[in-house]
Amino acid sequence: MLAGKKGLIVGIANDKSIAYGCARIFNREGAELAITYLNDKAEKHVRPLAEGLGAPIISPLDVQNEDQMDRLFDRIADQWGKLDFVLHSIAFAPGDDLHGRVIDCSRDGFLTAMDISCHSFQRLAKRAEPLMIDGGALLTVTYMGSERVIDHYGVMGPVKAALESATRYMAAELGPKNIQVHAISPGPLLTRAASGIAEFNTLMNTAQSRSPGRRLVTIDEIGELAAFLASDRSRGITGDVIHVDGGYNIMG
Ligand code: 0WD
Repeated sequence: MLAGKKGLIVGIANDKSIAYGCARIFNREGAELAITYLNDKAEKHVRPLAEGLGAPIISPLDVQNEDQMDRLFDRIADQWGKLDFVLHSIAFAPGDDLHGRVIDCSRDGFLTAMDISCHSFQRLAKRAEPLMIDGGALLTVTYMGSERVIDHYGVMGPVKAALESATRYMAAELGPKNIQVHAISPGPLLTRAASGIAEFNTLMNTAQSRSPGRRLVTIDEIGELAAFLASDRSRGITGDVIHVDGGYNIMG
């Protein structure tokens, strides 16, 4: 489904990461991947996974570091001369702000959470746009806490709502260039990012017991959706939030 395509994956922290499940399926479907890691500490977990997928580009990227982002895209331009898809699968909010009430979230904490979890998608898109010479797909990962109040999701709710809205505007802006923009909304999974949410086990147990299939989704199932969205088969879809949560979002 992705033979001959080249994709950038931002957000692998370890083998539990949603981005790793996606990268595995992208690779299975024939894509060539550029994979980033956050910092030196993350590199020792991410590099072996990226090498296992035969990624020809493995680079550091803290999305708050503009020079690093420029260097990454220069390398992609030099080595590939084009880019077909991007997966943005990162989120962050400072612990104190995440664990408190939305009303109490500090200005700095809010700005940091928005910068890393939302505006970085726009920054990646801006750099990817000129390389998407055959059209392309920009994918981000959101959560249902944007649509309704989920206990302990706190400030990430408004941040994900902004990310979903940005997805719609970006889709409208890039549609004429045949670039589709998608927000994937998975059900809960135990990852490093999720472990920052208080009482996450309760959230997972509820999702498991109330979803139609009485089970949680896997990172591979998220990858299957992501691969479809990155492929030419989904060219008729753009700007949507697509749930991959075993149907949990339909339950009252
Ligand atoms: O239940 C879940 N796990 C769900 C996650 C349900 C629905 C959505 N999501 C979303 C998250 O909000 C996030 O947007 O999926 C995305 C990926 O999260 P993940 O796979 O659950 O978590 P993880 O494996 O921790 O990957 C996120 C990574 C970070 O890991 P750590 O643990 O170091 O925070 O995002 C990366 C980092 O590798 N990250 C950054 N990458 C570049 N620059 C930055 C940054 N500044 N900050 C965090």
